[in-house]
Amino acid sequence: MKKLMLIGKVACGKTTLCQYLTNQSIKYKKTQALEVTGNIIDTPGEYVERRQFYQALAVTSMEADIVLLLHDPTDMTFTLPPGLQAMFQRPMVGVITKSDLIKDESQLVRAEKNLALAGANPIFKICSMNGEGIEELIDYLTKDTE
Ligand SMILES: Nc1nc2c(ncn2[C@@H]2O[C@H](COP(=O)(O)OP(=O)(O)O)[C@@H](O)[C@H]2O)c(=O)[nH]1
Ligand SMILES: [Mg+2]
Repeated sequence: MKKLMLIGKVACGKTTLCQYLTNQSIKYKKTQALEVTGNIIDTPGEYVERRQFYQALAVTSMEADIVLLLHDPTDMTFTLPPGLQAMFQRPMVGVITKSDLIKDESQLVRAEKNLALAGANPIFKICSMNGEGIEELIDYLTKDTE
């Protein structure tokens, strides 16, 4: 699998996906700093929420092949920064997390729009609790070419 950097707001599901992908047991742990597990760089949510951390994200992304931007569809207040991808010299893939908690279509539509405006392409929908959609994501991330 390619080297990944996971970014997204606090509690959107970055660490849980990282635990899932690296076969660790799923348990809540607040991410306080950049953490590397195998081929995955996990980042604190504050880094995408606060502009003063953008430079740290941009520099760190150079260590990765792909940036994974995660977004919790049940969060109807947070808007991802439009054009976020432009600060990375890496492709940015969008991941709608917590698909098990989606109650209506409008949550999904909003999440897709947010991710697309931020520059994420393609966009996957996953659940790190029941594994829905993760196989497709892993397939994409292990492909040789895109
Ligand atoms: N229902 C559900 N909860 C999730 C999922 N992924 C993460 N969570 C929960 O969301 C909370 C925040 O997850 P975490 O991975 O720590 O978010 P991070 O701040 O982005 O690293 C935790 O309580 C997780 O158990 C999911 O796919 N479904
Ligand atoms: Mg975390």
